[in-house]
Amino acid sequence: MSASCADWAVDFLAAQEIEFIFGHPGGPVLPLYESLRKSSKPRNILVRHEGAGSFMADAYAKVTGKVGVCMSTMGPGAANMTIGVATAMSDSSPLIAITGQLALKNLGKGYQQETDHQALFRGITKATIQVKQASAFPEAFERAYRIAISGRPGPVHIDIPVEISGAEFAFEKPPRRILREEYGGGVRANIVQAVEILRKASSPVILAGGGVIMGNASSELTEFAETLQIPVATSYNGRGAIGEDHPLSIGRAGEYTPSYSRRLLDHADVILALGYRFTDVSTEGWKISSQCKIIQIDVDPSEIGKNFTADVGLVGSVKEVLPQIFMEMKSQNDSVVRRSDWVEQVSAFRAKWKSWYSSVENSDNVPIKPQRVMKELAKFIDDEMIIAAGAGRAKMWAASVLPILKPRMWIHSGGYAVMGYELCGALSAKLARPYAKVIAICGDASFQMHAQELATAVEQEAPFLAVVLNDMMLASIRNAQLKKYGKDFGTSFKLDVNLANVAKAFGAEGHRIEKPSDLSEGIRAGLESSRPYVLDVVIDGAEIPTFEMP
Ligand SMILES: Cc1ncc(C[n+]2csc(CCOP(=O)(O)OP(=O)(O)O)c2C)c(N)n1
Repeated sequence: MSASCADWAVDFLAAQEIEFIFGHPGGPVLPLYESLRKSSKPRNILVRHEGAGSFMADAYAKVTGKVGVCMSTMGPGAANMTIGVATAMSDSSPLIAITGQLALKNLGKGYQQETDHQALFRGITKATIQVKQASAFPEAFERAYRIAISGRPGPVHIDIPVEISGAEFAFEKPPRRILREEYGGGVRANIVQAVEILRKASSPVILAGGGVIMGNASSELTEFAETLQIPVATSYNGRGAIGEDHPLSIGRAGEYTPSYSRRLLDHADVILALGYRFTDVSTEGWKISSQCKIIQIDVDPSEIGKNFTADVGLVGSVKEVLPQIFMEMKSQNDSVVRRSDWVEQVSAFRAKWKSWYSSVENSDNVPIKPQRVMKELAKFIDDEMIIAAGAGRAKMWAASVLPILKPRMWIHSGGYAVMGYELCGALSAKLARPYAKVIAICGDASFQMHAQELATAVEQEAPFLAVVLNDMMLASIRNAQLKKYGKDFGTSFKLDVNLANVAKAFGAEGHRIEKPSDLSEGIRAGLESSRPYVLDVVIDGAEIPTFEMP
């Protein structure tokens, strides 16, 4: 078949059932834009900043499990696009970032905007591929796609010189669907050892990380935990791996978490870590006892024992390896291990903490306490609700007290903890899941990093509710200053920007909320609105997220 390389690329992405390309054009990508114009799929989403487009591609991967695609022009466009690609690298999101490039013969001559894109993307991708001739197009795209989805997923960069994307070529075959090649699973001797440890455990805990979500292993996890009666804590990225309303859920582990989950982890005698990286933020605040044994399953062998020594390591996807452990247990007639004392202790700890916390979230204070905002939001959460979050305190409140009931409903900037993500994540989630309700939880500084994408949401008819916790400062950083230096500097805004008016200027709805009694009606109206809706909530910035029961 004879086609332009750009046409072939667009057909290739459509063959992978990718619905959207998030991009912003410039000269070197115009052949690709011309092909997108002629094709019904994927749909082009014109974003106002390439960084926002790459955030949307990352969020698309997190919501759907498919590959997110973002595209930019050369030089400044490519530089802008890096932030969401780095986020995808940190969170193992499958993503393809396409950049247009100068014609090959002009490289190295110092033309306007010339940048070594491969150098730019090398440290934040699994691979970077420059297509050097038209005949190499199919191989380059198939390879990029396969690398993005295989093993531990992640972002891949493709750089396309302009004369190549526009070239006509007689391709031997039309694009074909590429499927993930699963890992084989754990070694049997290690499975037997893992079962041995689990059988003897009296206070085991499962730690579920992003690997459970990315590997679509939530039902395997839930069945395993229920049958063996093992409580489950998650990392930020693992939220929703088990419903946070499930009796065995002990919420999230690590920083800014309820004290009961940390105390339970202190008491664990066995930890079964599933796609869980034991990072600083997901281990902060709890001490693993020296007697505790760790069984770690991860698709990436380099993660086994990286931060905490694993007694047993199993390399493979959780979806494949966990059922093997289960089968081995069943073959030993040991499928149901009753741990009623431990499970009762878990529910008693949790109930005590919840009753204490409910006493601190009811405040009628003005400015509004963030705890009260979360309490009002939580009333609206069900299993159709997607929550998007970025960085800062707003994220910490949301990550600690808003329940996530299903996988892929917590769309978060994750390990990269990057500001400005939440609006983009919410927009992408709404495009990918039009029937879901979507709320972005924003800090005021974070909101202002990508507020312009509200206009994109209006254009794309993708309504969601953005709740901004507005304290006119970078509260999380200011707090760190006060703790360390006793003084703050450079962390407060002088201008009280009315973010509701900003929203209106971009074509969205906007309302400022100053009294707690107006929250509930504002949230309801925002969730029912057919346009993007911003609640600019004036909050008490002095409130520090703490979930430690006295
Ligand atoms: C892109 C980016 N720049 C800087 C930071 C460092 N940082 C983390 S939280 C934060 C302050 C966020 O302020 P705001 O969004 O108002 O939230 P708050 O902490 O006040 O709730 C900063 C500057 C970051 N995470 N991401």
